[in-house]
Amino acid sequence: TNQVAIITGASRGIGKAIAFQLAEQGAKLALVGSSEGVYETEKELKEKGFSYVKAFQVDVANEQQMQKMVTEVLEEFGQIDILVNNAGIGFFKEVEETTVEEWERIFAVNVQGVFIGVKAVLPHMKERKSGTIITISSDVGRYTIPNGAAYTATKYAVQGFSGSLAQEVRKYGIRVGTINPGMVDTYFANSVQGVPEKRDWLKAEDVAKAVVYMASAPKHMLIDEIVLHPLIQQYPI
Ligand code: NJP
Repeated sequence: TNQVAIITGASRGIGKAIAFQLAEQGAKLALVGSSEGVYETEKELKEKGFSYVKAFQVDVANEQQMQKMVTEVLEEFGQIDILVNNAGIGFFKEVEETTVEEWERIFAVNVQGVFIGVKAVLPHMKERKSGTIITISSDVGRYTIPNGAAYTATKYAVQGFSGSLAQEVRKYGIRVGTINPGMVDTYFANSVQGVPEKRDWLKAEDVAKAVVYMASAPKHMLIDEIVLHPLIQQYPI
């Protein structure tokens, strides 16, 4: 309660579910999304009676925009307790079909976006000697799949970044963990949420619960990683 959380990728899917569940826990929220959809999430939360919510139409890959967002969050809410790096994009195609532009963009959002978000909140969290940084990575940050070399590479990168960061910032009382889901029914990779084929997949709410668990662990406890899969998904593939 009364904690302040920044959630990236809050326009839809997992990030939107995280926003609703953290709001129910009493958190004040800064919502980040690159499209106007982020204002829709803000509107829906306010309609449900959660008034401490502010949306920012910001690209996580843009350092200037992200720094400005963090400054405004501190002005508005006074502190930042939780950063949820959830924004991410995905596409699945063979390496030969992947363009350099697609490669650069997926790394810019999925990897550089995490780095930029972390860098923006670290001075404040270090000063307060407190903070929780949770990154929604993926089960493919743990093992490889065919037709997803670029996406898989970004999630391996995120895994390495978070692991090293966790060791670096422990001494400041800052906790860093990853949540690594299997198939989740969202709009990911240009898909549609709620279609019958994805009935047995994880729901965005399942992943959000893991975020709440990680964020609300007692201060002396670090949950390094949560891996979760739909029962129908063989793991590892
Ligand atoms: O996907 P989707 P998910 N700057 O497409 C935002 C990981 N994951 O919820 O920018 C800021 O429904 C976008 O908003 P907008 C996955 O890798 C998923 O499934 O306004 N925000 C939207 O809110 C990712 O890291 C599965 O269009 C940006 C959100 O990101 C995370 O889960 C499996 C942005 C994407 O919502 C959430 O993805 C797995 C930018 N540049 C890991 N670009 C799965 N679904 O199966 C996008 O292992 N967003």
